[in-house]
Amino acid sequence: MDKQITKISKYLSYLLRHKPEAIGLTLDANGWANIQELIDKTSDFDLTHEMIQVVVETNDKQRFALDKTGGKIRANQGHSINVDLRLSPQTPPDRLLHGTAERFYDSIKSEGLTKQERHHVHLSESAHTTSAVGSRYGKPVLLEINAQKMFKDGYQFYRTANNVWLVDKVPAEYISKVG
Ligand code: HQG
Repeated sequence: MDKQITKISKYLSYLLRHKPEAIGLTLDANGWANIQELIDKTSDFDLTHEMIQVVVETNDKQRFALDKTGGKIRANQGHSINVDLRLSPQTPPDRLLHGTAERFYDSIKSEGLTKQERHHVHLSESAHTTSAVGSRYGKPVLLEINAQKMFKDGYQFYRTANNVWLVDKVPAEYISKVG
């Protein structure tokens, strides 16, 4: 059952963050997909409303949200396609964390954190999440971001429904290595 849930979560992440056109799905400007359309256009396996409900509710990082009617779903963050999540700027905590791989460190130290394929640089309040994120790309390194100073200097911070902090970039001067 868990394997099936993970498989669906990855499938939904791919479609809702990166490639809805892979099955001819349309997202609205705010990233929402119609669940019935998603089910109808999924041909590789049998997807049901119940499975989607379980994935949304049990997802370890709360990656997805349903709209008020329950008829639409979207990814809470991580998009590479252009969607407007309508998040409003917020005051960040004094310190935020970013997990990356050791091999990216020199480049980050010289040019800062940049958003790569996604829409934002992703930051977190949790050291646990951050180390897991870093280890996806190799030996993990934990970076501390002086969010308070960035905010004072005029950078805008957004927080997603699942508590990921998003910024446009983090210049090197605000970054220090933990440990
Ligand atoms: C690195 C997960 C070299 C950056 C997480 C990262 C997150 C640089 C990689 C979400 C660099 C981009 C996003 C520079 C940044 N030089 N490397 N100047 N600037 N990088 O996957 O933050 O599980 O796009 O450190 O929880 O790793 O998918 O971003 O290593 O919220 O739901 O370039 O993915 O969520 O990688 O992860 P990514 P990320 P999910």
